[in-house]
Amino acid sequence: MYISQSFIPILKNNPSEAKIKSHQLMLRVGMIKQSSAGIYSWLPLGFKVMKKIEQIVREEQNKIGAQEILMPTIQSSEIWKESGRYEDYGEEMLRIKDRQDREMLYGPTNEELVTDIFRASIKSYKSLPQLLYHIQWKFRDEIRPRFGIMRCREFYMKDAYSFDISDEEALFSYNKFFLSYLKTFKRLDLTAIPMAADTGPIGGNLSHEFIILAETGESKIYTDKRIFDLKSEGTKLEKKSLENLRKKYEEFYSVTDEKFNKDEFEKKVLETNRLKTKGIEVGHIFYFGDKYSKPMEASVDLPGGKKNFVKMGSYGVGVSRLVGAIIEAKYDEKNEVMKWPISVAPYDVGIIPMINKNDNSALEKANKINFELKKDNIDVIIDDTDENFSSKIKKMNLIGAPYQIIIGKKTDSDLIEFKEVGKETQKLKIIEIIKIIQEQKEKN
Ligand code: P5A
Repeated sequence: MYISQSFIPILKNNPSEAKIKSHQLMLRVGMIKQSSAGIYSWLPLGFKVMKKIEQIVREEQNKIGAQEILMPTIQSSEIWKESGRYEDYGEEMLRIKDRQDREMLYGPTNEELVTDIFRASIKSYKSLPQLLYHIQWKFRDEIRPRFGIMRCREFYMKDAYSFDISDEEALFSYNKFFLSYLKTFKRLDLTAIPMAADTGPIGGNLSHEFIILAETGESKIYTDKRIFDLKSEGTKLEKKSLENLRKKYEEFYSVTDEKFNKDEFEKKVLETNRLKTKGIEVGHIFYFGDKYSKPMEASVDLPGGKKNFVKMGSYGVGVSRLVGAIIEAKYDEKNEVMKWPISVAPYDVGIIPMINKNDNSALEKANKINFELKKDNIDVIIDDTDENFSSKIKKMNLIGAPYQIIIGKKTDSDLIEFKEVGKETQKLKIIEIIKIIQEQKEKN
């Protein structure tokens, strides 16, 4: 892709309305455009990153045996009246009337709709467990949408739902998602820590928020630092192994604001290990038993002929919020340098040829390199404009491809000036460059 032909509307300066770095960068580099308060259009660069995040989330859901579906954004109020949440949900729910005067709503979440789908088809315990998920837009009429796509009104969420025969089996499902979330965030090069949390309008009595540390985060957290050293590697998709994984994390005090108790914190965590800071909630999982299945009569036949309401949990990842969360974690605001993790980078490599009015040789060289990299599925953006070198570098640093190639007048045919952003420039052959990038991609 040539910059001159791309739709990457870069601004010269930081937009003044943006208070946090992710919002600044996303507007500055044209990843999103606000359409009304808390509602955004996603432009090519932002959309590319979000789609890559979505795909990683999807792959990790599939790995634990969850099946993808797609539910609509618009729901009928009937099912919400059945569960009893229609009134409870309050002003955050966007309520709409259709031409027949039927009460509809733009889904803020899908517990009711998925329970309705489940109860229509699944009648026997033999079909359990069922893990269903979709990746779909949600709408919450937040009172104060802010920080761009971090707390907005329309946002993209992966939401999964589990249906089980008993509490024991349901906790097995819960723990599968627990593991899946740790793996998902790791592939995004984020350290997300599970923290005991409140359940709010979703309900239930077991819940973990997955939080990444960030000064600009909205969640206050209190944790034992040692939790950051834990690893999920080696955990098997088996009851005992998953149970042990959750236990390992739960051994360390780690809670959000609503669950915080000063005495408990000070008793359980040595002063040197205490960490009070802020973070961004990128995922949230819940176990709520028969909170929805009972009022909505979603039951299955048991072996002896009895019936039981299924035990349910729900599991959310803020896919659109993750774009901002990664920027908060990776953007060097002072030097205006972004380096996307290779797993979600909008481009793998940015090529900067130094182009003179009467000499196209650097651009020709860039085209040749692009041709070679493309063969190995390496995605390249070339700055083919005739701007000066320093403004080209600045622009490329904002776009955030993790690797850069610089082509000067003197670049000879074999050795290319290549650098991983933030590291020293090296002179390498094209096959060496391909190898380095491929190795990084394979790690994910
Ligand atoms: C779990 C899945 C739920 O809605 N029902 C289905 C449960 N949980 S949640 O915590 O309310 O949301 C899940 C994740 O969605 C992101 N999120 C948001 N992102 C941007 N703007 C918002 N206004 C917003 N609200 C929630 C968060 O990442 C959250 O963890």
